[in-house]
Amino acid sequence: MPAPIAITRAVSRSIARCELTHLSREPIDLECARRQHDGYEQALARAGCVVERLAEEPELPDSVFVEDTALVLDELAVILRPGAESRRPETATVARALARHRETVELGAPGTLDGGDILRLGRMLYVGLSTRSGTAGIAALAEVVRRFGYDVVGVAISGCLHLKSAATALSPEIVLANPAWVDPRAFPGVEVLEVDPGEPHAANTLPVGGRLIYAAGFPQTAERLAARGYELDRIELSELAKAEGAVTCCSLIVSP
Ligand code: CIR
Repeated sequence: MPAPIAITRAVSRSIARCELTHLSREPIDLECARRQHDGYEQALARAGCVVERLAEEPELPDSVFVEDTALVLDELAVILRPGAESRRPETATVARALARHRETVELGAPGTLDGGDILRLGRMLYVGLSTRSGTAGIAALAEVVRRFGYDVVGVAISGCLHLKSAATALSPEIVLANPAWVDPRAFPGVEVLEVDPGEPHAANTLPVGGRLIYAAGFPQTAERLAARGYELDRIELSELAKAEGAVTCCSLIVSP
């Protein structure tokens, strides 16, 4: 079976000017952020992905967080319209890269949607109602994906940037979630594994190649996951966390 492709982008030299919603600005060590991002790409390679790294965008501070620019499904890729205006110019280069692998469709104005708000469980697309993604974006997405049998449902979140800050899929049937940020009842028929209450940011994990790429710094939740039989590849991503990024944000996985 051909390998999945992981699209990433080099950390921008202007990352210090990133958007911030729930965090206060702290100095970001660019060299360290780049080293950690290399480590993230190595974890993707260990999981069996072919990493396609897009060139640095020196003037687009948040451009390393490629997840927010597109939704990649088996049938097509939807080029999104990020909620933060500063991030809209990020989509053009991602669209070009994805066009080599998928039919692409652009989500038109006026709605906005960040990929970090989209949690896919099988044919269900849950979308966080966040500062970035709203009902007009959800309606536009629903219109595009309906013909492939996907349902799109808005989910209330509070206290975090994106839905996937609060919940990510371990499989189509199991979600890892922080119940303080999203009500687990938003995912009917799905088992919800809760993060350790002392680790609110621990719900973001990237399942790929039969393992979970997972940030260091959440030892209690990591233990819960290991006890459930998950294999974890734990990496340091602390510099990008200061920019409100986590493991899912830094790649777009294109399944073969
Ligand atoms: C932003 O606020 O847009 C970036 N500083 C962080 C984006 C993180 N992306 C994600 O969680 N998908």
